[in-house]
Parts: sequence; structure tokens; C-alpha cells
Amino acid sequence: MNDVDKHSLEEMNRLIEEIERHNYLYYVKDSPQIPDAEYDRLLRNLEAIENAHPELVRDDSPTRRVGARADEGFNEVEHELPMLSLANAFDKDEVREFHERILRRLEVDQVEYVAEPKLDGLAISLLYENGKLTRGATRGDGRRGEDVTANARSIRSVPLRLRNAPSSSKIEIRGEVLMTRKGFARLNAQQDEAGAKRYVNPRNAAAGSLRQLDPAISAARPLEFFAYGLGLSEGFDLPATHAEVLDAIADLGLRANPERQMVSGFDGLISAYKRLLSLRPNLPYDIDGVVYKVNDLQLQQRMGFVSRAPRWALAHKFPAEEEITTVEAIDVQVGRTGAITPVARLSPVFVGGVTVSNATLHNHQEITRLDVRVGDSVVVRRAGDVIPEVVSVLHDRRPDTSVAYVFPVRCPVCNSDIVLDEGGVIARCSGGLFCIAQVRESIKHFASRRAMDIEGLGSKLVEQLVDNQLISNVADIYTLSAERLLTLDRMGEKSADNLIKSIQRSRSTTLPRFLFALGIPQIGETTAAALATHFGDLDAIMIADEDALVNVQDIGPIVAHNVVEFFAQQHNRDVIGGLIEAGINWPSIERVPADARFKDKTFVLTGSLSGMSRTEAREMLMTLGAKVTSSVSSKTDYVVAGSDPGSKLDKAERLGVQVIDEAEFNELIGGN
Ligand code: JCF
Repeated sequence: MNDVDKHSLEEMNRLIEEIERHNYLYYVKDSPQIPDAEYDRLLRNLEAIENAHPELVRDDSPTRRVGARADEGFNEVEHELPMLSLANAFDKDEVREFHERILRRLEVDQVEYVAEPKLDGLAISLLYENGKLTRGATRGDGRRGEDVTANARSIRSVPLRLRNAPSSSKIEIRGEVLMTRKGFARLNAQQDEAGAKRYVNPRNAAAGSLRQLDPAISAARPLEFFAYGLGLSEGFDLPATHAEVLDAIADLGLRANPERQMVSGFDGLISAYKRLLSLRPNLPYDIDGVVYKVNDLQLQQRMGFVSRAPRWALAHKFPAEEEITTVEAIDVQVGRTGAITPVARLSPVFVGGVTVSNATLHNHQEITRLDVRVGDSVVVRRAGDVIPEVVSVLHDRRPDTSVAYVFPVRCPVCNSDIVLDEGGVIARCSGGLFCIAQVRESIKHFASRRAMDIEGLGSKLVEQLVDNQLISNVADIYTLSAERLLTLDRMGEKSADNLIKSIQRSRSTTLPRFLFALGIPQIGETTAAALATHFGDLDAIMIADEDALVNVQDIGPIVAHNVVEFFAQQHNRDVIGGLIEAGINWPSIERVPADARFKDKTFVLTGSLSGMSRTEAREMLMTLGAKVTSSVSSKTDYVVAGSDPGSKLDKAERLGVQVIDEAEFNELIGGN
């Protein structure tokens, strides 16, 4: 070998070592020290040398992760030591039995365990001979598996060479291959784009990916590896405990689960279970339980095995997040803005720790994608607190009599047309406030904690009030009296009084809350606050056009259009007028021009006018700078009395406030 080659060889080996060190820092230590771009540069430098000197290329080079296609399928391999499975426990009692059997057999009164998440992936075996990865195999039936070396090599968290491996050794690392939830979502999006079949869950996606005949495809899949133990170990000093085995595996450059912990006794097992159950929703991958293992390897040996599972280990399963059940009916629900959400009514099934009998189907496109029908067997998923959903249909179990589901063209509640919004994804009832379902939902939203916060006015009561026709819009809430509430079933005096009190309390609010409470499509709390601070008062917002609205932070043309549309509808303006008249108020910023004609004048409107509605009169006065309030006080300047005026007229006369009729009012505002 000449000097140049020697130099290249040294440089190549140095680069491989450095790349492996960064791999270790990234995957095992979880603390990368260089940016991805720098890592890529190291790889490219290595590639350049290898291209110039093909005869020097090492087969454990990080550039050689992806090999050639195995057209013949996978060879069967025999495990030198059988790959065991785990006994399962589904409740605490079974865990207690496991623990007590160990105490009995070992004749000890306490025992230490290692607890780790049970990863929902698939088990593989990685054989390292003299430090080099020579074989990757699936678990198979435990005795024989498939040789998936080429695909295992393409997993970045599987090192091609162990760190600090004893020179003459044969070490078999066992662990789980999995796909993160993010990786799974990305893969399915790609599958959609390619018109290929989706995978039902990350586990199936990991299994399918590991079994690709073309390693290039497997390499492109986001697979990860976590080691959980050793199989064969020759030329390697076994430590005394399982915890130390896992630490040693990490020292060899593989990733053991960072959530592993040592615990003691039954209580220790249960607290580890609870901790991992609460971590579950926040982990980047699916887990389906906790694995407990006796820590002391000598004690493990004394416990031995039953059939194919060790007596020193146990899988304590979490409640399944997915179960199979049948669809009894498909209904649609109408939301506050008329959005139609299809819902599958299910044969009740225990999933994710609760009994589920409804699951969302999201939207009509989702129904088409799933091709779900009444009578179908479906997979229902309930993960954490997320609402249950139908994730897939078992098409091969479909009854012969099944008929395709037809999405309704009319609202099941008010019979108005169902229309698709611009994106074509959301179907909406076009009934607006004619639709009792939308009325109910808009009132629930109005009363909710983050809106007007009317304590005691919950979902059930709103439905009762609407169904009994005590209220038909949000302004009607303020016309309720304790006496009328008492006409409802199961309404006691105390609750009625409390409700009236909280309705009264809600009259004092803030402009952002009020705007949010109105339920303008796509106006959440943040946008409501942005509108309030930008315009300062409600009237300015109500008369703003789309050009003015898009100047508000975070408001684009679609939202601006929604706002204009909302305030353009007379029934919305009427309801707002009713609310203001009912005394809803908030601390406001004076934004009236200094020369406004009625600046500093306070009006009260009572009775009905013939030439305009009270709302129009109120709006007109406000644009002229007047304040329009709902109750007469000594501070009131004018009471405008239409026909059939109420008690406000009496009060005005008592207080000596000036009362004007419609003609005088018209004259005052200048014949507008
Ligand atoms: O995470 C797992 N799925 C997992 C499986 C973890 C372990 O510690 C295991 C296992 C299967 C067998 N241990 C054994 C002995």
C-alpha cells in the first residue's frame, strides 16, 4: 500500500469512528453534539474516499447500511437460544400473584425488579461477532425466525459495529423494532399520496417495513430499535443484574429504553405501572404495558421457565387502545356552526379503559376513505382522553346484505340542505339559526366557561330550555326568571335561584369574551381578543369591512369574510341588540370622534318604533356617539318611547328624565 492509500485508509477509519461516535451520542445518549448538516458532511467525505478507493471499503461502513435486494425472500434462521415471550397480567391481582410466587419460590421477603415500557413493536435479535453486526433475525416462533440482516442494517439506531466490544466475542442483543407515531403518520401520508394501502397502526407499519424485500424501501421507513436484553453472550463478562446488563448494552452503543427504572416489591411494580400509564400519551411511540423483570440474574436463573416464558418476567398490560366491534348505525350530529359530524353508533365495547358506544367518523370524506357501513366490524381506537374514533373497517367480515352508506343531503334536525364548504371537507347544515341543533349548540357555547361563564347553564339544561321553548336564542337567557325555570322537570328553587344569580353575574363581562361567546365561525378566544383590542368597541367591529378586518393580527380573508357575513345577518344583529339591551356590558375604550353629535349623551329605548327596529335605532345612535343602555337612571339623558312602552317609561317619569316619542326622536337625529 502506498502512502496516499495509507493516508486514505487512516482518514476513512477516522471518519467511520467519528460518525459512529455521533450516532451513539444521537441515539443512545440522546444528546447530539453536531447539527444534521455537519453529520451529513462527514458521511459525504467518507463516501468520497470510498468512491476513490473502492478496494478499501469496509462492510461495516456507515455508507453501507443499504444493501442489495433479496429477491428470493428471507432465509429461515435458527436462534441459538430460543427467543422467549412474556406471560401477561391484565390486572393487579395477577401482578400480586406473580410477585408472591417469586417470594415463595426464592424464599425471600423482598425482591428488586426492573420495570420498563412494553414497546408495541416487534422483537428482533441482532448478532454481533467480534463487534460486527453479522445477523439480524425476527423472533418468528421463538425457535426459528427470518433473516432480515439487510433491513436491520438500514435502521440507524442499530450500530453496524459495537463500541468497545471484546475482540473475541459473540453477543446477541435482543430488542424491539418500532415506528414512532410521527413516523407512522408521515408514512401513511406518503402511502396516500402514492395511492398505496395505509397501515393500520405503527406496529403493523414497523412489521411491514422490516419485511420489505428491497432494503432501500426498508431504509426509507422511519424504524427505530430499543434493546431489552441479551441472548447469546460469549466472550463477554455478564454483570450480576439486569439493570447492569441494560447499562452494558448502552455502553456497547445500543439504545435501551430511557424510561427503565428499578423498583422494589409489589408496590414498586404498581407505581412504575402508574407512572408509565401517565407517560403513555406523551411518549413518541405506542406502548401496550409495562415489563417487570427480576433484577438479580442469579435469582432469574433460579426461577427458570414455563413453556416459552420466563417465570422471572411479566408483561402487565394496559387497557387496549383498540378493539373490534360492530357498527349498529351511522348518525350525523349538527354542531354550533352547522358542521355535520358523522358518528358511528357501536355495540358497546371496553376500550382504552372505558365502555365506548359512539365513535367519531370525522367527516364525509373519512366515511368514503374507510368505506364504512352499518353492520361492519370496525377497529375502534380510544387513546388517552382523545375522543374515540373508527380507524379501520374489517372488510372481509362484511355481511353480504350490507349496503353502502349514503351521506344525507338534508339536515336530520331541520331538513335544510346540507352544503359543502369551500374546501369540500366540511358538510354544513344551511339552516343557520332556523336549525334547532345549531341554536342549542350556540347557546351551550355562549354559556360555556370561557365565553360568558354562566355557571349552572350546562348542556343538559340548555337542551331542556330550548326543547321547552323557554329560550330560542342567547338573548333569551336574560329574560329567564326563577318562576319560569321552576316549570322545568327536576328544577329546584335553589338551583333556579343560583342560575338566575349567575346569569345576572354574566352581564358584566369583557369585549373579548362577548365576541368569543357570539360563536362567529372560526373566531376563537385569541382572534376575539385581537378584534377587541384592534377596534376598541363592538360597533366598530360590526361595521368593519373585509379590508379593515384583514389588518387585524392573524385575520386572513376567509375569517374576515366570516365576520362580515356574521354581522350582516339581521337575526345576529337582533340578538346582539337584545343582549346589549339586556345589560351585557364591559369596560370599554372610548373611541367616538370628539365632535360626535351625541357624545356624552345616554339613551334608553323602550317600546317599538314604526320606522326602524330598536337595533337599528341603537346602532344609529351609537354611530352618532351616544351611549345606549338598557336601564333608566338619573344619568339617562333621553328615553325614546315607541308604542307599548314598558316600565322604563314609568321610571323615566319618576326620575324626571326627558321622554321623547318617535317623531321627536327622528327630528333629534336629523331626519335620518
Ligand atoms: O418491549 C417489549 N415489547 C419487550 C418484549 C420488552 C422486554 O423486556 C421483553 C420482551 C419480550 C421478551 N423481554 C422478553 C424476555
